[in-house]
Amino acid sequence: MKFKLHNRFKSLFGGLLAINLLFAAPAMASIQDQAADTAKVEQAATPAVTADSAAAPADSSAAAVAATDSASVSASDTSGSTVVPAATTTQKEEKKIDPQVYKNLTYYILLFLFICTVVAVIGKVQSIYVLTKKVNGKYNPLANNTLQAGLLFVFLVGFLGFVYYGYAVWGSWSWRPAATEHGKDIDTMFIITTVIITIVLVLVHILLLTFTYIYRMRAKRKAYFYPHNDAIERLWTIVPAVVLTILVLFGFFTWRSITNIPEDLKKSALQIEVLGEQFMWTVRYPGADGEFGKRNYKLTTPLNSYGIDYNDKTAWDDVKGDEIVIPVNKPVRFHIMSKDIIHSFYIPDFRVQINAVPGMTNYFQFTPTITTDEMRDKMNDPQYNFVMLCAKICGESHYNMQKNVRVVTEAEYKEWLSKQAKFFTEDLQKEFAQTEGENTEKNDRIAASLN
Ligand SMILES: [Cu+2]
Repeated sequence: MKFKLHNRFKSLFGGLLAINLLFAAPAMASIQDQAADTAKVEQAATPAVTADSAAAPADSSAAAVAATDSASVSASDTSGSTVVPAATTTQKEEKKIDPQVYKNLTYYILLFLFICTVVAVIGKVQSIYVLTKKVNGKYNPLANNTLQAGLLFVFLVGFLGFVYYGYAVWGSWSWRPAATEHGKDIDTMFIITTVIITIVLVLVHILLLTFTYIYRMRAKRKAYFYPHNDAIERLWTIVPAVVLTILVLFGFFTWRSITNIPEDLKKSALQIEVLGEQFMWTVRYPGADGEFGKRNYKLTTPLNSYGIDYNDKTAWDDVKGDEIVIPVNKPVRFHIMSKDIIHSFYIPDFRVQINAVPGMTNYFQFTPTITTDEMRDKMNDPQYNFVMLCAKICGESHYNMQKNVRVVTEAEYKEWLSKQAKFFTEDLQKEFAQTEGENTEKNDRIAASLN
């Protein structure tokens, strides 16, 4: 009995220590922030005072707060916020980071120690429990099995709850009506795949976690040795193989129907070029002649960042789009290129995504079926916009690679296009007029080097 009491005392002490740390940790963190503030204020007021001496009294007050009870926590919190107005305006500018976001090292060390203490206390309580059972002669070695199996069953209920929550609450976030013709095919494929996956996910987890409970080790049951069954092996090999084959073929034929477009339809579509680079997209419309001027990366200059060859007269009317504007219900063919590394041309609402690869052109042809205005009505959001994003993490400003996409009527499209600037700016025209002869020679050399 002496031994038992001793252990209880230890766990009680550990528990008290843990509770104390729980309150002390945030208090000390806020005191540290406060100390930093006062150090700054004093430094600003009297430059002779060093940061160390200013922080020293604050440190001793931190220890004092940690020693006292939780009442001082709220007191120190409020005093922490009252220090800030006392500082000058320059301090306010410096202190833009919320101290709650930018916690110091002491806080994390204390948090770590606290978690360790909690784990240790739980372990101790558990071992005391087992010991008392053993002492009283009531110890059942199989009881732990029942506990573990029960916990797995609880996990199952929690897991299924979260699956349901995920679909019910977050499902709609990934679900918007497709705004293109082919988008409906992709959505059908997506729904079928999701339904199959969800059925398998739920069934497998129910079987896995209820069986661990039903067939847990018990005193009166002996395990049944079941080494092999050909029928089951066949079943769980053939059924998934067939299902996966169907899904893969389904995907293959859908992708083919989207990308295999007859030559005449390719040509009659509205052509738009997008050139990705770190970290922007440039959009080129072919102008009145419907043809893009030739382009060669070797012609890239500060003025001609797209590398357009102005010896090709079809380039002269090429139009630069400040956003992507396309007419509704008209096939559009995007030519997708990259200047530097791999980017990805992605318009989620259109179910369009394809990589922009340096050195080659990828194509995506589709027909938008909903205008931006109609989509805004559907979404019940007057600010809603289609957006084109880079879907390949390509560097620090990757997030910057987006362009607004507007789907409008044919008339609105023509009006917008007429207002866009040409690539062949006046500066470029002057440069071109001066060096026309040279340029032809240069281009001949380039053409020769490429062959
Ligand atoms: Cu990118």
